[in-house]
Amino acid sequence: VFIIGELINGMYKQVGRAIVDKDKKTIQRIARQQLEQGANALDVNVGPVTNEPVEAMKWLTETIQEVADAPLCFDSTKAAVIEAGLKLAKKKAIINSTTADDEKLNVLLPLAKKYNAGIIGLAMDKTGVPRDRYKRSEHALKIISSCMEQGLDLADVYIDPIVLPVNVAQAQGAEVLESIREFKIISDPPPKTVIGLSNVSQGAKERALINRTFLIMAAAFGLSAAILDPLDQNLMDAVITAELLLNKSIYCDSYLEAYRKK
Ligand code: THG
Repeated sequence: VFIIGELINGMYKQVGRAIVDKDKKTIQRIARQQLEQGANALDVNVGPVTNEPVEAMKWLTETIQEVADAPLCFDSTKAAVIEAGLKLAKKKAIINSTTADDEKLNVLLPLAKKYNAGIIGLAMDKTGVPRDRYKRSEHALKIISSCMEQGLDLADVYIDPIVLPVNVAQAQGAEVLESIREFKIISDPPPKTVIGLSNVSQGAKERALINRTFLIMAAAFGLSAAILDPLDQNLMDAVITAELLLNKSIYCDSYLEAYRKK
């Protein structure tokens, strides 16, 4: 599972304050820690703290890239904010995200092409998040066919079934898991799949246990990538173990030490 660190998000108090105060040290520490603990890429979301999100995205991208050369995943509902990051990105980036709406696809797919970036497609549209796997697959099909028409490589396309909190949408967990499997048979080659893991436990107790259990189930359904908190070492160890049990890595007695990032 390709790990995208979720912690550089203005919704976190500490990060929100760092964006407002232009406190580079805090952002750079959180970037470094996530990569040290095994993140393969970093999600970058300016959050709700600023009236100038384009400026904030530029500052965050430059600040992170001073200390980290990982791929960045630019997370915003505004194309201009995403493009501000794409312009500065040193590594192949990921656009987070488009929906299945034409207004979004028509703007964001050309950006993916122009900057040779990956793109996350949310299996939803402006009418909202679907309640079942069938509607999720309809949205996924629409996004995947648009990507093919625009000449994007499907290896760069990540479809997100959209994880909802278990405390308010309990029936959606199983729908999301089945969607992960179904997205892979929509096209040949298949798209990748991604989830925002921490959504599942928002507002719940036992957050870490719920996150960890859901991620391991999703891995068994074939999940390609997850946006999560890589500083949760139990979570990261569980992913390493799941990949071992799915025969995606080679067993040895010291596999944990061998596969943990140093
Ligand atoms: N899919 C895609 N992108 C996404 C999401 C997704 N990006 C945002 C989000 N979902 C993934 N990132 C987070 C980051 C934090 C939390 C959840 C998902 C989170 N934060 C604490 C909370 O809300 O309780 C904040 C705690 C604090 O303020 O310190 O849970 O689904 N493509």
